[in-house]
Amino acid sequence: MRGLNGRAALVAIAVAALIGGTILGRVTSGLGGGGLGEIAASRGLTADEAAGALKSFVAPGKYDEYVLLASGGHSGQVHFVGIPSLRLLKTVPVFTPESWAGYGQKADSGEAVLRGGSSTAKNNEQLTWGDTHHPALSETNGTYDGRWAYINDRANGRLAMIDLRDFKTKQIIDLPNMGTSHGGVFATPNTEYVHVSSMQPVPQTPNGYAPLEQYAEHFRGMSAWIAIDPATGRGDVARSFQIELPPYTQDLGDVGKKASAGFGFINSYNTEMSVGTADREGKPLEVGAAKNDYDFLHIIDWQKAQTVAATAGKTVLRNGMRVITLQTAIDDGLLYFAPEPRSPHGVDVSPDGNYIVVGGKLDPHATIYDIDMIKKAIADRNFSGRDRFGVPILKFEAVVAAQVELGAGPLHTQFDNKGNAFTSLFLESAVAKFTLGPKAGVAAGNAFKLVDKVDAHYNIGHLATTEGDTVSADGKYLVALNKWSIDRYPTLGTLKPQNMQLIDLSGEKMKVVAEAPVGYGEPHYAQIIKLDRLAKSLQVYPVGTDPLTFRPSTHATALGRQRIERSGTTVDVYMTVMRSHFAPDVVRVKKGDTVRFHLTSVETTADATHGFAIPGYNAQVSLDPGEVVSIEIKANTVGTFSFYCTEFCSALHLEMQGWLLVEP
Ligand code: K7E
Ligand code: CUA
Repeated sequence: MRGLNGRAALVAIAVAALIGGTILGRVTSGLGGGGLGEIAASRGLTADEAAGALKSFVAPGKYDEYVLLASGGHSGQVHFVGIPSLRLLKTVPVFTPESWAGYGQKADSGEAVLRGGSSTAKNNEQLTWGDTHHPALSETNGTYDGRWAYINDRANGRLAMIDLRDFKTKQIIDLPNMGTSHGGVFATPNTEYVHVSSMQPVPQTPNGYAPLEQYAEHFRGMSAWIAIDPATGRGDVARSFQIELPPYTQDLGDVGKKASAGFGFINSYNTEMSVGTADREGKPLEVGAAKNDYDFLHIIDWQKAQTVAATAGKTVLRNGMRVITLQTAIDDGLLYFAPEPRSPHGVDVSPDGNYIVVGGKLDPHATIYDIDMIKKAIADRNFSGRDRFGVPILKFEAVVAAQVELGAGPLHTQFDNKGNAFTSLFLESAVAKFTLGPKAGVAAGNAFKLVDKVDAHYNIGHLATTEGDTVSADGKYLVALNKWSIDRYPTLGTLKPQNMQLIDLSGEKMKVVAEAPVGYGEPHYAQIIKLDRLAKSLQVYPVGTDPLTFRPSTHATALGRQRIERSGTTVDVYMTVMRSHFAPDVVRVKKGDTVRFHLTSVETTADATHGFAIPGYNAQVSLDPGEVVSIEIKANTVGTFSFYCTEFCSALHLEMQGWLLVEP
């Protein structure tokens, strides 16, 4: 360590200690640019910062241990991010067209998916954006199985499915009888259903309208249980059902697991049913919605509800969906309320399923419900009363195991494997760590105690722990999803990125070890899956595959079978694509023709992706190895258009072009 100044020596010692004394000599002296301590010092890093860099660094060519799946908020897609490196691995378009992936750019698969979610949509409008909030990875026995991912559209009340074989969006369902949707997506332990609940209630009248004066009478919330096809992962509306809820504002939810399997939970606010300045008092909604000391945690027995939904005469068919009315839900014991401190936000179920943690938002506590106490109170009919619609309200003391004071603005909670819970504190800009109770293995004397806090920069919304939503949370890392980044990054204009921070959970104290900006979209929630669970991901499609179905495409073209067929004014072009040419490369059509290009990538090499773009036609698709894509255009303008490959695929990539000749 000769030649180091005092500070560098200290850092060197700390860094060396971090990676183990036995290799001290090597790491402090053997590197070309100086020892680790010298590097840290020359870059102005403290020992803590250097340790964070080492903990989060993933060497060139090496893989992250986990993948985080984050929503993109109102940018309408999802992000896949490596953990611990925080490197963006991929962005997958879901509700918003995106040209790199060729999603919604006149090609059949993406177009069809986007159209499928729009045709019956709320306003008969072709929707080209969504507001993604809460991703849900599919589960088998309560553990992520790496098959599918689901995400809600907060804005338009829709649900999307991404297949984790090719990481593409395969289905968008417009959920009827609900406007906006927030409480979702949550997958049941074997992905029998995914749950999505409404946010703002809407009138359940035939034409969807009712005056605000008839709010209590006609408006209803919805808890939607979308049945998942176990072979394809797609939502099956025919087997799905909805449960009507009172017209409160239903916020976040979760579904039970293990001890609480078969139950679903949704928070609510505005149980005052304020409609803002249209109220008799004429006050804004945030005033009208904060009058009651308690709102209601909704407890839904979905296991029982699926039996009720399958019973003749127990449901009404409303816009193609079986609906269990509020009265039936009450009569058949499907819906109970538990008081929760006013205007809560998140509700999260612990890995063992015993505890249901509600974040206070306007209350400094986490309120922790115990599923056995809930079951007993239901069995004993231990009610403190009923709401104005007749829903039984369980006695607060009979169902709450504890309240832990955490700090200002508790929102969302995640878990580790040692009986700890981690709650984001939005107002305090921090993560609070506290212990759960004896059922999570915590000694009685240590139960339900705040044990640690760490600052987040700034205003943390959700947080995610590794495998945190499963029965086997592993307690390794936590990612804070922060809303504000103000001074963390160089000023690049007025719209600031979001900020993700990686927190090491391995020690007694939580430690922020790294951070990264999210320059595109606003992640709300995220889930973190072990990389090795994503083993079903494909390198290439078998040549001739329709990516929507994974089956051989009826439009596939084999080498030597390329052709152009005309039928009336429709021209079908059966084209193959490979390095470095399109065949055929000259396509002659007449003005007014409908031209359908059926493109088959005959590539079998991983990463040998091509693109196909036609200037002036708003057409651009990505052709992954083996994929078949059809793209339809109307040849409206006479001219010569040189289509070309958009992906730099080969040394002769620039030569990979052809002619679309539109003759007069
Ligand atoms: Cu808290 Cu939509 Cu989950 Cu945003 S929500 S943060
Ligand atoms: Cu194919 Cu560039």
